[in-house]
Amino acid sequence: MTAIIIAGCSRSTGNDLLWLSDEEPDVKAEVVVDPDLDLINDGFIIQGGPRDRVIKAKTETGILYGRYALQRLEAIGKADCDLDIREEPSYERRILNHWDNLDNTVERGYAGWSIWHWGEPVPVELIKDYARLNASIGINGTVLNNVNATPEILSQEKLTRVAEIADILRPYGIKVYLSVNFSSPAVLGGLETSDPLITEVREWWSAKVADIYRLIPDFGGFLVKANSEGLPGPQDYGRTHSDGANMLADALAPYNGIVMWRAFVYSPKSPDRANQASEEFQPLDGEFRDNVLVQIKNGPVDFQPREPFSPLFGQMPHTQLMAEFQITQEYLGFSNHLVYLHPLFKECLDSDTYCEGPGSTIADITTGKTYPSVYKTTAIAGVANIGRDKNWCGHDFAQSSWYAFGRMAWNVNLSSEEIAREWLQQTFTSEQEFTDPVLDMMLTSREAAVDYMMPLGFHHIFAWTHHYGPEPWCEVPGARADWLPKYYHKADAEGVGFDRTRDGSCNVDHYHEPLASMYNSIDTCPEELLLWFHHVPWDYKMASGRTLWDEICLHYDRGIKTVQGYQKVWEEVRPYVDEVRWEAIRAKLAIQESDARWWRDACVQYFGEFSGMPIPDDVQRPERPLEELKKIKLDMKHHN
Ligand code: BDP
Repeated sequence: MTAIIIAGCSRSTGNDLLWLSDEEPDVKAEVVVDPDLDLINDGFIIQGGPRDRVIKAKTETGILYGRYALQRLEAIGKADCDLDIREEPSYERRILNHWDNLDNTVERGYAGWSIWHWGEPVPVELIKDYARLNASIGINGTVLNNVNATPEILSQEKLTRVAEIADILRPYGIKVYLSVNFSSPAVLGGLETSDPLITEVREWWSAKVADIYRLIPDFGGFLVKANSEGLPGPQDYGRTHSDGANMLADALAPYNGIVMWRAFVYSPKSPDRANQASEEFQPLDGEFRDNVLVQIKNGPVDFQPREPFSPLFGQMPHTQLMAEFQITQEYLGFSNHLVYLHPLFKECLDSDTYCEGPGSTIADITTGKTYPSVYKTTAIAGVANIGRDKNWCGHDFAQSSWYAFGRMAWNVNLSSEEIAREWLQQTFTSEQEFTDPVLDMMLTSREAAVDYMMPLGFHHIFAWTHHYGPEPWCEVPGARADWLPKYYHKADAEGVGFDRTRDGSCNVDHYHEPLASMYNSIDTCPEELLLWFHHVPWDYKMASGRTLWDEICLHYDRGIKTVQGYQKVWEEVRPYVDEVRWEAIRAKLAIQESDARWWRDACVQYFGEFSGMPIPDDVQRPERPLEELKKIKLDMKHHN
């Protein structure tokens, strides 16, 4: 079996980096497969010293994970001693969600076209590389296509291709899942309806599922985005999300397949978009079959640089829940900005929902610890940042978030620092003169992005089509209000921010105490979420003693300075990095720094028109006039 580490991952074809060969695994260990071991299926044990090392597992896949783990230890210099390691994964299903379309574009993809090469010959070697990279970090599932799914994915022709991909992934322990369109029975099957309670519709799905399992006996199941952003769903027929999910679950149950039903929905009825998923889903708690998981984005709105956790995690004690994170940087500078995302992921998983009193974190709920009798399976999903670019992710450092997602899915307790350090060591070098400063860069990068984009609880003030740069002024006649920046920032002469308190949208009461009261009071609300929960006067005194307005300016300024610091670090570590990657990353950091100034120029000047207050003396002045910035138009819909 191959021993490959994800780090240094360039393509095996024409690569200039460190792929280890298939034929010569350099991990030396005796291997014992023992089905009677007292271990969770994918788990493994590594024992002994460098000369008498043993890897034990219940399954071949467990052995595979053990080998990768050992190789990782070797690569980071921690294998030259006696080992006694026992590892079991935190989640049973560790899944990437590709938002790949059948025309090979990738929704919110910034690393080139789809690696599945739909409609072209199957790129066997490429998919094998992909499989090894994922297996090396414990990922064991992949949804091949966009949640905005077309019925065509279930056509015979596409299923045949899906089966070919599944055959390549299987030896690496990776199962294939598909996103499905709820109208498939009508659109693809020619039925009059896709109503989930009509017998013909149920039979259509059962027959389709039987076809799939004939081709792919270990098929994982379906991911569904329904009644969201214009997609069809059970509500079109007066049915509920659970009616829809359960119909698919019944079709999949005979084969042990699952349904991941997304909670990313929002009805126009509720005045606060942050309330909408809870309002639709909480009443359905306990109504879902036991092979359904409700897949919830980390925040209640949409993958913003910082959101509080989605309160839905604490509201459905009788339903299996899973978290969805976005690895692709739709709202964090695409593949142009160096933003290591593990701190964002971990902030969510470590959040205490208090649903069963103190200590009911999202990690505990979704790994099944809080409600063990409810969870027959556990899962976690990350929206992939992978494309055909030679370095897979567009930015060399964007690989670290893919890596971190896998490592976190395997072990929720690993720290951001541990993961970043091992990634750096495997990807570049273990020289401390390199790893220390670059580690610091990675660990501060998410907060830097929050600072220069949306500090203090600002959210969704992006340009509305591509989500790249700032457009807090944006107005689009006829567009839904809750897609537009002004809906979120609500700046006026008095202040700025969305009032989600008990005097506003009451979103705070979607959280359990003590969070509800803590968020509700401006005095106790954490400053990093202040403008998320409160409409705050411009001259409000912050903990620092400065006004809100001054703090806003300072955060933008600090974000820029942090990125300028990264540029200096990168100059200094030049001797430790090959020229090609060094230059590519240098060029990206230059874009990031210039984008950070763009954000500052836009936001400080635009919000300054409302605050009417001067920019503090210790903050750099904006460079480009607002009128010029308002004219910037980017066409980045598909960044391929
Ligand atoms: C939004 C994206 C959109 C996705 C949607 C989703 O802008 O492209 O389709 O999320 O998650 O953030 O369904």
